[in-house]
Amino acid sequence: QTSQAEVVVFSVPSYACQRRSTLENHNAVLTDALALLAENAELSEEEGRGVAFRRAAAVLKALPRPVTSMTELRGLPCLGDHSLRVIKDILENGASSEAESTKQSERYKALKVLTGIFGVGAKTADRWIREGILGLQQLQESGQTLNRAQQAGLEHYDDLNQPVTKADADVISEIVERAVVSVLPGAQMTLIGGFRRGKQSGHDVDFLITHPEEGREVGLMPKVVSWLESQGFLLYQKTTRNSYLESKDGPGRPSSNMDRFERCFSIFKLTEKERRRTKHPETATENGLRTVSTPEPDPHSRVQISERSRCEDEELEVDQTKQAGHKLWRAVRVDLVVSPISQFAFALLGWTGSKVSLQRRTNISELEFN
Ligand code: DCP
Ligand code: MG
Repeated sequence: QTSQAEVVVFSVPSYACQRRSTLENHNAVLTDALALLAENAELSEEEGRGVAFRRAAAVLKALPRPVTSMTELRGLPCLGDHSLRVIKDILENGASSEAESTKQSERYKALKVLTGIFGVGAKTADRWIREGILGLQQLQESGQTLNRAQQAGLEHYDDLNQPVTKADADVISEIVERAVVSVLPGAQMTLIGGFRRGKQSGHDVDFLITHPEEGREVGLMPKVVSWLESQGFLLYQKTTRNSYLESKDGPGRPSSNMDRFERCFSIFKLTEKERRRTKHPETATENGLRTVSTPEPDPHSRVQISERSRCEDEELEVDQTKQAGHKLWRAVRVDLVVSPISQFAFALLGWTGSKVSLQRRTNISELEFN
């Protein structure tokens, strides 16, 4: 029998920003349930409860191995009564009855489907549900007026609800980099968000753009967007200006809890052609054509023949995709952020996340800091 003193307890710093952000979660069963309850609270506009569940989940994610008993949790920060009840339920019964019943509820299911539309938040979804709209079909038949974002969101619903792979994020990085250097040589671009933390998949791809000389970034966003648009890469875009200096509250008094960097929310059209082009960037030329199609009988001929057959394999792949009726592109959510170099470090930190360690866009943070 283990005495109280021998129970090994975990130790986790109370501030999320003092913890290492890990991709290895040993307590997914617990954190999935807490995340679901957090999501349900957020979708029901109960931000405080949402934050409490998120914080509890973040602490469990930081543990070096699976939790097996409640006593191990003693002394851990951010675990409120409600979260502890949920954890206890799972440890004793294998599942959280609250999380399970939430997952099955008509309201949660409808909120998930409707907020899965890009441009639809908790408020809109709630209004629609109160009007009896619970799904996409009903929404389409209802004759509700949709704004431009929501129309695009509905049109590309399936694609935008598919996770984005790291490989596709890299292809898009390459395209955005081409855009950035074409419109302003010397400008720099960084992949941010979940992919910068090392995630292998994400719900969107985020980029931060700057220029090493303060002020040169002014006017950059519209140029990047025009370039991307002219090349046919954008299915949708909406740019918001940098509202830092013109904010009526003045610097340091944000009127909303969003940051005020210039930002572009977009939907990218990622084609099979672009995917193949960046798969072997060393053989791609400026106009996108490969340079290896005519093998000459010279010392390098073996290399060229093998490259040639690789290209032919790819052509075949595309043909097969076409024949199978698959479309040759997918829609991907891409966020672009421009910051002056003087604010780059803060933008980079804020946009790398995680959400819990920064709590930038939650009402709770306003309550605490104001
Ligand atoms: N962010 C934040 N507060 C939020 C949402 C986001 O501080 N409420 C920051 C941290 C995130 C970054 O912005 O890393 C990008 O936001 P995303 O919603 O794209 O989140 P991730 O990129 O981390 O994850 P994913 O895109 O895979 O869902
Ligand atoms: Mg992201």
